[in-house]
Amino acid sequence: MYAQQVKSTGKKVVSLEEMSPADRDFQERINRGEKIEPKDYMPAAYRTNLIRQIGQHAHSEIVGQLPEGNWITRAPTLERKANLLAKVQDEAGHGLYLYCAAETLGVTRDEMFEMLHEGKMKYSSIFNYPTLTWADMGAVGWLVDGAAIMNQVPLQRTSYGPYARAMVRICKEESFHQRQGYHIMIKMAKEGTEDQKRMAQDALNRFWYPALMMFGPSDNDSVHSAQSMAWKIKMNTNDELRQKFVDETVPQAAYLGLTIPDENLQWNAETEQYDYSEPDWNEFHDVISGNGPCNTERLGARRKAWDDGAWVREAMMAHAEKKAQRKAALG
Ligand code: FAQ
Repeated sequence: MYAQQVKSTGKKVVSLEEMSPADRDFQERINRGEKIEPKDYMPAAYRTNLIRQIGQHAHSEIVGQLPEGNWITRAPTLERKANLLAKVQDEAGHGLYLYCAAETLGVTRDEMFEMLHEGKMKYSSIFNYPTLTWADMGAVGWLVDGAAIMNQVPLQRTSYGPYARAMVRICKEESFHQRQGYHIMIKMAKEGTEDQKRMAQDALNRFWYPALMMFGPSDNDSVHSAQSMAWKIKMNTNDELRQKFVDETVPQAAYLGLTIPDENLQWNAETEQYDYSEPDWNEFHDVISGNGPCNTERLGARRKAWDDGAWVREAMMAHAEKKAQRKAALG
């Protein structure tokens, strides 16, 4: 089973009057902008929802290593190889901070991995698309890290302390990644040969709509947004962030001399935003149900990494036990 099959359990937002006294105190703390820490009281649904979102985010970071890891051996220069290697390592670090943040909520890392491997927890839809050419490394950095930052900068102000603090360093690194990707695009699209320009355009054509999907379904179909925003687990709606991303990315594409693959894209003087075409939501649902181009391959790689790492985990446990025994023997 490789599908990401967890069904949403979003419920309506409960008003302050309907809450138990403990939940009301909790909500008022959030409304005042206080951070919630691991040992503080929290409603069970707040805890579950955070584990879901942080866990999904952590899984996205480590699954997100795969499409780029694939290009380390084929990067065109030593410098590009070193940069890409560092970026892929950074993503592992992001996964670690986020797994640690989720663990403070009472779930173990092993449990989260098990849920990922069994298709009971999701990871971002974007990583189920293949990276076919070197230009895709530019497009992933520019668009995927660009979308990630757009979503994650507000999460530095999220109500759960360990999550908010993890986001600070992650955002700094993601913005470096975004610039690295954009630099690849500059080299290829502005300064490259005709073939390189074509590759850059092709990468943009393939990654544009999947990048828009990263922000989640449209607000009308988002099950968690209302409650997550009331709890400040999310600071903006999916459509707000998607619009911000479009507005910032269109001029960047123009600078590169590339065309965004959307005939309906145009500046709206009234709203002072770009009008744009929605992604194909049927494709989005297919991808998050396990039927995207690379779902089987990505989960297969993660399961293999887990199985191949069994001896390391066993060796570390044996070493820890030996150390504890020695310490006990010394009194
Ligand atoms: N992919 O009710 P909503 C990165 C699911 S950044 C898969 O709107 P929510 C960096 C959603 O889980 C990428 N599933 O959900 C990097 C829910 O299903 P459930 C990760 C998606 O949570 C760059 C259902 O649809 N970033 O990896 C997606 O309020 C380059 C209904 O949706 C984060 O996770 C999707 N795109 O809003 C690494 C940021 N969208 O769980 C390597 C934190 C929605 O009920 C290389 N997360 N679903 O079964 C968030 O901000 C939110 O969770 C959203 C979704 C905005 C992603």
